[in-house]
Amino acid sequence: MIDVMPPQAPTAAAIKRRAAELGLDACGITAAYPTRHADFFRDWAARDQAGEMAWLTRDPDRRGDPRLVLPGARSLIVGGLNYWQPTPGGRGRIARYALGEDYHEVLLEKLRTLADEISAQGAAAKVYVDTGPVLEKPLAQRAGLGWQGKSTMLINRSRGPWLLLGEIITTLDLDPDAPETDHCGSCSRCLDACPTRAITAPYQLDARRCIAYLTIELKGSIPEELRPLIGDRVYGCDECLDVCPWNRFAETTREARFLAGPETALDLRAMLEMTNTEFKRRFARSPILRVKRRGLLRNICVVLGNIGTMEDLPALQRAENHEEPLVREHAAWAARQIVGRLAATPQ
Ligand code: B12
Repeated sequence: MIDVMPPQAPTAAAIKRRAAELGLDACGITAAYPTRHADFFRDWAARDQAGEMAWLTRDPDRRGDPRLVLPGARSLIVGGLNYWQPTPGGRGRIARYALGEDYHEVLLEKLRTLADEISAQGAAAKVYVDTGPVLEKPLAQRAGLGWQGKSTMLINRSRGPWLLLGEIITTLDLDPDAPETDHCGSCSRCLDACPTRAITAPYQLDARRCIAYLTIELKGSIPEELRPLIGDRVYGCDECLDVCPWNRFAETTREARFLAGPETALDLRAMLEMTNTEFKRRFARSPILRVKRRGLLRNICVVLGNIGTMEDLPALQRAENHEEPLVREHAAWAARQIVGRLAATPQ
């Protein structure tokens, strides 16, 4: 519990101590005033760069101003959880954040405990992780957790870009931290490394080209011209994070639930035969559940189209008769890619 006796409200220092006890790797505080990034956000949405993510652009005013999310809000407590770990070997890559249990649950649990303790002292407190109407990265920067870098990721001096973010909006009046300043300097590694050139300029990402969007958020067919650029990425992409020089301090996560689970040891061919029940059982606690079986099989087909061999053809040919039209279409594309490669290879 926060070690302050009522009626005194918890202080910023007490909250940070408690956050550390709960296993958060970073915690900072900012006052609940609107972010100037709301204008960037509006402009980005107006340029259609959100693609199909209509949920994201629905209420830009709320997203830019925490006081519209919780009337009477005075402060935001922003929490960060380190999730870096070495990439497991094998065919097909999964972005690190999706290797273990769903971070929404893990981080929500910690922040809810803290929020409940704050509420018990008489203040209102609302918790969000990722899915709330909150521009998390600019607010985390204001709370001193890092700076929003050229990749658009929040980069922390000691954790690099590997903090997952969540926040408590509260009516408590707390001493704010100093905002962090930008330390990207002249570096442009993330822009250069992006396989699809989705980072169109420093601090600007066209989500429609980002492999995370194409493999996670896009529900339908992946544009054919982008498929080869996806390479072996089955779910999400860490390329712009992996090349960040601030990675030099990255350490393996302390959160056991984030470590790669057996469900992410991929057998791409066998997975093409997976039933819906098997999919739901296997990924029940994983963020991968979000793409549904048809989305995951679509992605596996794209990866096999990019890295597959003759041995993968029978499984792909069976998938050309899959009950899901989306899978059928991507399987046929993948088989054509492999056959094309085989034909081009001198015997
Ligand atoms: C939508 C979304 C996506 C979309 C769009 C990504 C994006 N950059 O916006 C897609 C599906 C592509 C995506 C991908 C990923 N995501 Co995401 N995503 C979100 C979500 C839900 C909203 C982000 C948002 O508002 N985007 C809108 C655009 C406009 O924001 P933006 O690109 O950051 O744009 C800002 C800058 O362009 C800036 N700006 C514009 N011009 C200029 C000029 C200057 C000089 C400056 C300083 C700034 C600036 O203003 C804009 C507003 O802040 C947040 C959670 C949340 N609620 O905030 C998670 C979140 C950003 N995602 C996260 C993660 C982990 C990822 C991936 C790494 C997952 C993966 N491995 O596959 C990738 C990273 C790709 C990348 N480089 O961004 C984490 C990031 C943690 C961190 N340390 O930053 C978040 C915070 C989730 C969480 N709770 O932890 N994501």
